[in-house]
Amino acid sequence: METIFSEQHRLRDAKTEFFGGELIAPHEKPSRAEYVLERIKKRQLGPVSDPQDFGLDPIHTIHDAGFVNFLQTIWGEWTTAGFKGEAMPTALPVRRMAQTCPNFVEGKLGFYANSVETSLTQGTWQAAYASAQVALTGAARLQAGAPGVFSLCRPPGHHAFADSYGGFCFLNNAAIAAQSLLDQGAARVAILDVDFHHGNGTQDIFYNREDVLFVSLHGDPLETFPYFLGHADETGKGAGEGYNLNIPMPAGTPFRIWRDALRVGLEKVRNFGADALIISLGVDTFENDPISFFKLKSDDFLTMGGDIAKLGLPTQFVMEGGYDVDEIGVNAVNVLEGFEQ
Ligand code: SP5
Ligand code: ZN
Repeated sequence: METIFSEQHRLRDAKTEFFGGELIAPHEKPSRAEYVLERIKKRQLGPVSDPQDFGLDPIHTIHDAGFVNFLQTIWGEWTTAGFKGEAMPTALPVRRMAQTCPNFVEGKLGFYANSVETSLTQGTWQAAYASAQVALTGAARLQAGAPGVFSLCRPPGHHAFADSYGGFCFLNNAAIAAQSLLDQGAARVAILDVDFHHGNGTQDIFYNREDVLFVSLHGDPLETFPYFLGHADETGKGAGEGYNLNIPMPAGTPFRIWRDALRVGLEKVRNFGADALIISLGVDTFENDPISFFKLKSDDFLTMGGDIAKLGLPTQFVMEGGYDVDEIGVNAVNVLEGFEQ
């Protein structure tokens, strides 16, 4: 399987993440992508290619123009204001407050944030832009007839909404790829999100739509991030009713149970009649993941890839989370090898 990868991911190298009331070294760090790449080479998975540059237009098919402009300009405004640390909001527009974007940088951060652990830094926009191009290039490979492709995206994307960032995500790579497949002639695209965390951004982007099915298997949001979306009763709205499926699961869920949920999700995808499948591939379901609570083992990721392959759909894997850096390469590449076996 071909991998699409950009060295520009390194430009996202935050010093801080807000965690447990402290500013810690981020879980989402450059070595994540390097370990996956190293494993791809060791296993000789296939060629590794640079992305093409499709520009901003395909990003604007998903994201709000004001939000994209915010991501591009925020670091300059933050440093001009004289702040010393990385950019984070201090006030958020929650229930009954005005939903108006303020003029001052600190207010803009609150307006466009959906969670506050994720700092904005110099280089974040450039890395997020490159990550979106990695996703778009993968989609182009499917369009050209590839049965499978791996977009080794970093930073990840599934917590990015049309107009907000958070959860280590800035641009929704999987959503941007899905829309580009539709714009190139696909009638229906399914997104199956196997990251430990609910893909809140992806769900919201397509919630009213019948041309994109979103299925997510994740930790119960009553117990874990992103907390405010991902419940089983969220099934879509309007024309999108019935095109969103959430399968939340409790702490300690082992692969045996998780695989039953996968079977349900894959059946939903099969009945939908998708022309293409995008997998939001997080491997933070791993038993040793530092911020998650499922119990998948490394071999289970091979089985997962094999189960996905049985659908027989052109499939684009888009990298999302996974924070046990020592094993992220083995686990992610196991899914891809399982798919190809
Ligand atoms: C792409 C992705 O996987 N994003 C995840 C973002 C999670 N951010 C919030 C983490 C809060 C972790 N709390 C962990 C408690 C551990 N006992
Ligand atoms: Zn995750």
